Amino acid sequence: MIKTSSFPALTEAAVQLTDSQREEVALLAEELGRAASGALDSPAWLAAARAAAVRMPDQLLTAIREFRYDAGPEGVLLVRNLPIDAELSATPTALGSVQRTATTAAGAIVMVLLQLGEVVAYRSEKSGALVQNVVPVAGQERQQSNAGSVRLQMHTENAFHRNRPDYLGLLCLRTDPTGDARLCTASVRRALPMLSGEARRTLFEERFMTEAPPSFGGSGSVPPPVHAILRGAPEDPDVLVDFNATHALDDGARRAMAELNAAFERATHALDLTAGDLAVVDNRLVVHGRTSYAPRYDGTDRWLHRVYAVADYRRSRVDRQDAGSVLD
Ligand SMILES: O=C(O)CCC(=O)C(=O)O
Ligand SMILES: [Fe+2]
Repeated sequence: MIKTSSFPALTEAAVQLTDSQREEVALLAEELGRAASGALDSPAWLAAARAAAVRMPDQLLTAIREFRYDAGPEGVLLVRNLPIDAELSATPTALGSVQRTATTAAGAIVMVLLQLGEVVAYRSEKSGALVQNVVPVAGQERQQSNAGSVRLQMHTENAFHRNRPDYLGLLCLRTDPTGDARLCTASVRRALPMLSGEARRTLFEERFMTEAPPSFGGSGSVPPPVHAILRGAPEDPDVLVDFNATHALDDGARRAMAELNAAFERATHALDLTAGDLAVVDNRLVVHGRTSYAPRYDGTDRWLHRVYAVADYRRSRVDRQDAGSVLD
């Protein structure tokens, strides 16, 4: 078991909003709370959110624009001091909980993700809500899901899905009171130079298979039977792997995956998210996970909002019925 303290913190690519910039974002988000009766999954609310997103402070828009052009060596954009609702309710405790009404925090995370692409959700996951809660759930401790509290293995988000998100945003509403829960990220740009030539060659070959969670079904989410873990430019590839759900199809492939896992371990940053911190992860370059921790289930636990975005909305149209935001 790796100790959290052995992962260096991520200091690059951080945008610290000033208090007046935070207020500007809060005003936009509050305005959004009144749009379309605050029904944030509705097309009318999303249209209002797109219009509001372009009015965010210039410094933030510029940082997002640069990240969209190139996510950098770490592939993570950290935005600090975003607005969170003053009167935060108790941390939800139910499985699959989501945010359907437009609070300040929900408006803020959606606006940021809308500057990277279009926001999407998956029908079989968290009832297809665009803003989802990442909270620990009693009885789920050992699950390899965000409701669990054992260490969450490094993964590409929704790796099995042909239209997996290009970006995911995790906004902290309530800081973990135990201080142990950390979002872990590791970029393939950092891991690649640590790999042997043989591992690299193997990872570029279609010798792996990734299972969909049982809850997902239907033609839109049937994974290709086999896939490569590294794809694209040999010197700067995309990565597609879930160390809990991806299986190597032969011994050589298994060795290569183990080598990759070790390289990611060495490349891992642990992010100690506090209320108002948003981590945006480029899901093509970065795998993420979470350290283990001990939740209390008393309303004071760590609470994040999660939102997904795709860079090419058109490409996902085949999986979006009625042209909505929810993918099958
Ligand atoms: O809890 C975290 O920090 C990350 C959980 C996660 O992997 C996710 O919600 O996609
Ligand atoms: Fe995840």
